[in-house]
Amino acid sequence: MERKTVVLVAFYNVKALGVRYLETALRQAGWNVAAVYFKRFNSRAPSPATAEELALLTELVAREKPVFVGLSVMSSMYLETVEQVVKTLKRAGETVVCGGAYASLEPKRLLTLGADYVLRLDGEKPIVALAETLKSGGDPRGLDSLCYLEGGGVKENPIAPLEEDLDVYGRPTVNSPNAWLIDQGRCEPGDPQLDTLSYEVIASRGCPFTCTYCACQNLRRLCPPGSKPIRFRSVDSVMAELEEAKRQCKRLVFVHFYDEIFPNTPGWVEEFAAAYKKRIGLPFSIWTHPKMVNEQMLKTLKDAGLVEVIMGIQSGSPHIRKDIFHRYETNGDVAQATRVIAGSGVFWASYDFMLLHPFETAATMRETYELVKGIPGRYELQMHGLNFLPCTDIVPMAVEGGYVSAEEMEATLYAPMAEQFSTYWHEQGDADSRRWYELTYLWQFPRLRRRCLEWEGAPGEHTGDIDALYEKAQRLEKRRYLRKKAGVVLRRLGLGR
Ligand code: B12
Ligand code: SF4
Repeated sequence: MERKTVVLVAFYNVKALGVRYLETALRQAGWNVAAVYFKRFNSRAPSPATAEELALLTELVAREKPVFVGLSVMSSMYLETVEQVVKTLKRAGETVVCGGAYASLEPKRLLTLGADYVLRLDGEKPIVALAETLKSGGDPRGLDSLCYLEGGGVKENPIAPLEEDLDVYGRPTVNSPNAWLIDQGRCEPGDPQLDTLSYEVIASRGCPFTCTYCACQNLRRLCPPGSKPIRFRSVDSVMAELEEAKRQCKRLVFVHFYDEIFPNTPGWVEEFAAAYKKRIGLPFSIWTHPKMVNEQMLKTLKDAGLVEVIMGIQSGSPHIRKDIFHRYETNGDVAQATRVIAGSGVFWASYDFMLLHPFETAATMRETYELVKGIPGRYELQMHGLNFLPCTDIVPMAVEGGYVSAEEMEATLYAPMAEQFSTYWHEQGDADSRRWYELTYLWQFPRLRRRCLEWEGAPGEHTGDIDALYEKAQRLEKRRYLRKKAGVVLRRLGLGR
């Protein structure tokens, strides 16, 4: 019998939810799937593919004889590797289809690199339709959601209606029967997610906010008219996935909810908390937003096992937040949200900041320092830079405002991986901004606050001291990380409060 096979490839993400949902959809429609996890996640310094890894992928694909290879291009930050893979597979004569968040935003770039087709937004139904059409030798060009090159331009077909009830798509595959990890010059069989300590899940898709540096609103603008900005799964579907994860991933101790904003619709949280406590019982984390924090909701979730709340604040400067980032919460809203989080008794709070970018000045950095001084309770700051991402609204703002030239911006958006990740992690900015940045970092450690108060009157006169303590504090960060992990384990054992 002729094989009906699709090879799916995820980049730098062995838990790739997009690929796992697509695998379920294809299998339910009677297709074989080989899932390739191409290189592990490395948030600091991911390296491009080696010739050996590309050869391993080509061999694997040749063995599977798929109708096409589907590449999940979630982020532009790995385009360097995606380009290597597209070119290698095309040289080997394979049909290449791309999808994922970034592919949906810029199909032309992937088609120009050599991909045959791009499918935009939700892929579950369109990928099956494309596979069936190609398998039967039909012409796919009329299919919804499809993009392809035609007559020197890009043809973008209308996007298929999105399912409002996400349960219709099924649950992501937790343990793929034909999965491979290609990394470190080797190709290993088996689903690389199985030995994980922490499972990643989403209960919804979409975000109602409009941050200019984030692609969520740009993706939302692509949705067919009438689509809901946020779509949900049922509590029961989420629980069934997590029960499966507990069965399959024997070392599991933690669950990350990676919803852009954890669902807070009336009734959902209560039903979730009751079911989670009874059926799952593992410590978990959520992402939230200053405008969404709600005391009752946090208390309910804490009772079910919530141990960490991660919230984006991004800047203490009202100007940067409102005029540049289009985040409309006030400093008062942020302060209130941090008070509610501290008061909820959730073990750990992490606050994200994007700092020392082209819009930052010493004055705005100082405003961030002042805001951080008001944050109560136990927390950690996740301070990083700003990555300009293709198609996001902040890109033309930065160019038109004269902060970055059009040429510099183009080079930044598509820079090699090493450069993009170093912008994310390394502090830039003038000397004054950097002093305020370092003081902000130091403030998160209660025992260093006295020194901050001594130096904040004239940081420029204490440059050496501030730099030295900043260096030392990086070691405290490591120790704090271990304390945090220990706290989570205690809670897993039912010993922490
Ligand atoms: C959750 C999330 C994460 C999680 C992922 C968890 C996991 N287990 O996969 C974590 C925190 C790990 C993460 C990491 C990163 N993320 Co992220 N992430 C998201 C978020 C909020 C949701 C993604 C998601 O899981 N959606 C649910 C799944 C089911 O949908 P999906 O992935 O889009 O897949 C569907 C379709 O796209 C399509 N599809 C997907 N693949 C394919 C392949 C084919 C062939 C086809 C046909 C269809 C198809 O079908 C799928 C099912 O419907 C998005 C925002 C967004 N709205 O997309 C940002 C987002 C994708 N992330 C982003 C970024 C930048 C990153 C990081 C680079 C951050 C960093 N500095 O390290 C890394 C990169 C990770 C990687 N290796 O690619 C950006 C990407 C923009 C860009 N131009 O790069 C986004 C858009 C957010 C933003 N800031 O704008 N992320
Ligand atoms: S709140 Fe988060 S996910 Fe939503 S638009 Fe802003 S950055 Fe993106």
